Amino acid sequence: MGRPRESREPIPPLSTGRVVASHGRELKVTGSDGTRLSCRLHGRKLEAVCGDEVRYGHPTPGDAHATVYEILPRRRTLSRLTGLGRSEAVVANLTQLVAVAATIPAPDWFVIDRYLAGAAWAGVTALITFNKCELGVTPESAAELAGYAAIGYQVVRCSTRAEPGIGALVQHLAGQTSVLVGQSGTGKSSLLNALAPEARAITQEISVATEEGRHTTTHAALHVLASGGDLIDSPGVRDYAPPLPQVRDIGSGFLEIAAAAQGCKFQDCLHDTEPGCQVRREVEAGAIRRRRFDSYRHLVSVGREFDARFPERRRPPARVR
Ligand SMILES: Nc1nc2c(ncn2[C@@H]2O[C@H](COP(=O)(O)OP(=O)(O)OP(=O)(O)O)[C@@H](O)[C@H]2O)c(=O)[nH]1
Ligand SMILES: [Mg+2]
Ligand SMILES: [Zn+2]
Repeated sequence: MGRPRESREPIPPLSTGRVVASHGRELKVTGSDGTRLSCRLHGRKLEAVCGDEVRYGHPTPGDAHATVYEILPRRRTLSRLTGLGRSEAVVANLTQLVAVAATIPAPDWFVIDRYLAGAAWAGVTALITFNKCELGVTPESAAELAGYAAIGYQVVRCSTRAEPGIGALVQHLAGQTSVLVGQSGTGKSSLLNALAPEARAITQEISVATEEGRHTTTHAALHVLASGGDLIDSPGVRDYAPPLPQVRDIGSGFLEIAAAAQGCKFQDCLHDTEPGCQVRREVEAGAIRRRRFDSYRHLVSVGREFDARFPERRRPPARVR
């Protein structure tokens, strides 16, 4: 990030804009005056993601392409943990994460938990949207959704095809910069199209054979909603892990575990085999869902594995002011 220190070409006058789509080195940028431009990144070191604020200019007057010279400091960023233990930005400058699950494909609640934890560590609010409700909601899904609501998450049931529609979602998006995340085929792009028809995002039936989505969306794209708020559609995932804080802080990504941990005998309790563990007591009593506890324990084991494999690469995510 930052402006190139040395450059052979003179830097033209710069304007500020926002990346609304990023295809590697090629970006779509909306200028502060509303103009939309195709841009290239200057040099090899700059990396931009959807939502980044940038400084751009025209090195060749009259050229249809502009050049991005600088990425402005990111505020809240959704990142993912790479297989090499690094943190990779997915979208920048968001305020809200919308985790989308649906009747089909069968929800992977562990992925939802990891997105919720990632949102907590990134300092963004998180909301769970359950789409395709007109197809019905299985008892298992209803129990999971009730569990999230009991923890304190907003849960919105919706459908792009029939009642209950998307009205409840609209009000949660106003005034926010939100990103739609989740498994492929849950209807993220369909929700975007329902909210901003001019987006004309490509959607595709899920596979009949595997009942999985086809990874239709290939890059994140930001749209301004007439109903208020900015919405980023993102590619569906098979799996997701957020950059992890220190193992002793992983509980902070699970609101109910963090709350119960206040009652643990030891302040640095990992809720493993320590005596006087309030979290395990609440799991046994059914006050904390065992599946959520399993989710927490899984992230602790991933954290330990990464500590062992990449001690030099572990960097706790920056705390949000
Ligand atoms: N029955 C039903 N189908 C829906 C609903 N919303 C979307 N779909 C369908 O679900 C399929 C997948 O929708 P997409 O919007 O492409 O899903 P996506 O989450 O963007 O998928 P990726 O881009 O691969 O991540 C399409 O066939 C949509 O028409 C809904 O509310 N009800
Ligand atoms: Mg899509
Ligand atoms: Zn404990």
